[in-house]
Amino acid sequence: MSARLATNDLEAFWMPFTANRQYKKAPRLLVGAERTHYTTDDGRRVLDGTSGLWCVNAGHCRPKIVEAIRKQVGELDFAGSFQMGHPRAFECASKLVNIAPPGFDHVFFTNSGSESVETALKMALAYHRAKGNASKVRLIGRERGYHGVNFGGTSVGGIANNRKMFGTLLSGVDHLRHTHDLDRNAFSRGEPEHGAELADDLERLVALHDASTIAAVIVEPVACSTGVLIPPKGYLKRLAAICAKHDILLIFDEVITAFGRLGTPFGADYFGVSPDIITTAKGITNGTIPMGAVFVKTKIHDAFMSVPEEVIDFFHGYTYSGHPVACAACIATLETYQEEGLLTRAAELAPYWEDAVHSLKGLPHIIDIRNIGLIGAIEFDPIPGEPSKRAHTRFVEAFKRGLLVRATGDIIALSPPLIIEKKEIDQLVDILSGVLKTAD
Ligand code: PXG
Repeated sequence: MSARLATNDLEAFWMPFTANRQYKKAPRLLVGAERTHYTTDDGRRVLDGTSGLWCVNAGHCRPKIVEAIRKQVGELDFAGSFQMGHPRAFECASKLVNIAPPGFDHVFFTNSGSESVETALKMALAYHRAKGNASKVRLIGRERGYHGVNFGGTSVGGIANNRKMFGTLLSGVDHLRHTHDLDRNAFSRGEPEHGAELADDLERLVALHDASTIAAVIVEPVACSTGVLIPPKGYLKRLAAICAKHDILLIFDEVITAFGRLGTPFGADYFGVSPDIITTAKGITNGTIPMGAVFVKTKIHDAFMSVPEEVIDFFHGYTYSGHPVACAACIATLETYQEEGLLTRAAELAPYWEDAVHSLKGLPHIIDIRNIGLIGAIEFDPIPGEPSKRAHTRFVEAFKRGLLVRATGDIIALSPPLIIEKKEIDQLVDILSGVLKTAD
């Protein structure tokens, strides 16, 4: 029999996307949070430069959201949505549709970004089949894309470490080239100038596979997990035009960019591009309760409605799709965003934020600084033979000094809560510059 673990032993929890043995030797523990700050187990306040994991857009422990969750769980803790319903889910869907870009008038509920992606990919396949185009079965992602960790999302994703251990993944998937080009675009402010022509890579894949075999293209408007790759000016519009020309559905994976991160409600609004399907999660409940939603245009939804009325129109869904507590959290979150103007606040802060993050230029080992909305990224030249180390050591040091940032590869990503004040932005940059000056 194995030895029993103490109840607070760190061993039992196999942590996700974590260097478990390294972490458990020197754990970083958070025990509380309020607005823009976390509290650590040793009683320190840490400025949250990451909105949790890009999800706590309105800041932590917001009373209205906390109260709505408390109330809902005591009133109707669970009710399913398969051939049954409860009012909160319908209210929630209607409120989401009201802030969505024009034409998106239906939502399908999930519990995470990964599930939203799987749902969107299956919708795209089933849509073409319902329209009589059953040969449209290929899915196109993009190098360096991140679409969660389930098999569809891993297959269309383009980060080698996330793919290489997991076999052959889905068949019939191909990838566009990524858009990261520091030779031409280093230290861009906002959208980089060069690279719209990279969208033509889709024409290459159409020439290779034929449009009659391609169902959908999925991209993040801003590819955040991989280290914040901002689309070159005109790139997304060009991609959308090529999709439309070939009857290929365009899916925007807005798990991060939806709910105000760029200064508009959705990334689609920011870039003036109208995709066919939008995947969301994270900020939908301000990170409080797991939830995702897939937004679809009328033409997608209606294509499913040609079956006889008594037949299920989409053989897909999760036990917790439209969970009452998640719906209550979402409604209160949307109210908080609206009352405080948070879906557009990043646009007001963006010029100040841009100057603040670019003020770090010139500190050791920085090869690029980029920004869009309330997102920033700093890229370092890698230590030869030790990829990722440079950003990781800076992340650990920043945490010691009272700032939480996110390290991915040799990049530090920043995405503070949308309620951040200018003086807190100054504080964030101050702490970071102290770290960047001293780390090797
Ligand atoms: N799509 C996109 C665009 C994402 O950013 C997912 C799907 C998956 O969502 P779930 O809820 O299944 O994790 C994501 C998630 C980081 C980081 O540090 C980013 C994510 C998750 C965790 C960390 O960049 N994005």
